[in-house]
Amino acid sequence: MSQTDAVRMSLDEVRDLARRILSHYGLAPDHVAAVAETIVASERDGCTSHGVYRLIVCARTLASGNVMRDAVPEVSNTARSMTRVDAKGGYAQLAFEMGLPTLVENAKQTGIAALAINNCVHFAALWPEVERLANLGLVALACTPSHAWVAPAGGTKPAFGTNPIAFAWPRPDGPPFVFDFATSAVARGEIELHHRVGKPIPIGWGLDTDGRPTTSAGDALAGAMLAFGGHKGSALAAMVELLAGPLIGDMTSAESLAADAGRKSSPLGGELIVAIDPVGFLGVSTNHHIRRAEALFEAITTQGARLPSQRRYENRKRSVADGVLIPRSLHQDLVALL
Ligand code: NDP
Ligand code: PYC
Repeated sequence: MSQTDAVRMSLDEVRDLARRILSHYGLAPDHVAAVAETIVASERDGCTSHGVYRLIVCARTLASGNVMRDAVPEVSNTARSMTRVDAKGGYAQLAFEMGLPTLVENAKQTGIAALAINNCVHFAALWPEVERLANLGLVALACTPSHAWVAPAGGTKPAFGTNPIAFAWPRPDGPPFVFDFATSAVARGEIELHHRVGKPIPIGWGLDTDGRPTTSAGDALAGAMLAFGGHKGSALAAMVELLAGPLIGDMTSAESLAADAGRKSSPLGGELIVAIDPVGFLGVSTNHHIRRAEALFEAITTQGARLPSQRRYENRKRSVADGVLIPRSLHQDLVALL
């Protein structure tokens, strides 16, 4: 992206723009703060499919009435290690903030704990949540269904959401090992970004409405997306549907899409987050075994391969120092929301 095609913004300017847009669409201040932070974090780390572009999706969702703008999430402990937050139809971010202390406390007391967020609107990347937990010394796993946009392996019609899975592992001498990806070949947001600028997509990302492989982002958005890794990604997508849908008493992606009723709002439903305290498994030998895990990361990096999260951490350093570049046309569309 050349400087002339882009607008450079400091992270404070990005935060201010995000907050102004979200407030303009009537979102309550506590939600504005939580939602803006996840958008700023994604833009800062170079995760553009879930950065400031999402403000356009938030504005559409808020305008459609599909999200409760002033929802007050309710936290309850349903079993010894199980916390539930009823997001009351609001965005997941504030619900996560409110459930986090109990999740952490439960994991530290019992070794393993789960947080079910129910009845939420979810538009965001999951890595900010698992990274937070790993920064507190916990191993973490998170997943959520979305809308049914993805065909099962061997099929041509959407059955699954883009269903991300995120994982984080605390490291003794640096930021955690984190991965976070959709179980579709790529997040739908990435295809939408291609569509915005008229860029073709690679074969393998989607099918047109007749079930044929396509390089047209628009056709793939109208047809079906594909799971990553064939039957393997397809099975993982089904797992996410089950774990963060029926298991926690919440919607599948198909139910979320049906509830959306064509409004093109963000998905509705649940999220499951699991936190594990290594001390619960390992006691006094925790440090020894956490150090042993470092050999695995070394085996990856010493042969020139990179760790997932490495690119994000490098972007983060750059963005904190120099700000971020927002494509000019996207910046114009964001300003027009005001
Ligand atoms: P990618 O296919 O870009 O995969 C992202 C993950 O893979 C990151 O952890 C990334 O690390 C890692 N990675 C990428 N390339 C390499 C490499 N060469 N070597 C090692 N690791 C690598 O992302 P997706 O498009 O699948 O998903 C993007 C985001 O969309 C996710 O954050 C996800 O949570 C979000 N999403 C949210 C949904 C929701 O319903 N809320 C639905 C679907 C997606 P790094 O970041 O360092 O590059
Ligand atoms: O990019 O697939 C996606 C997505 C769905 C919900 C939020 N992001």
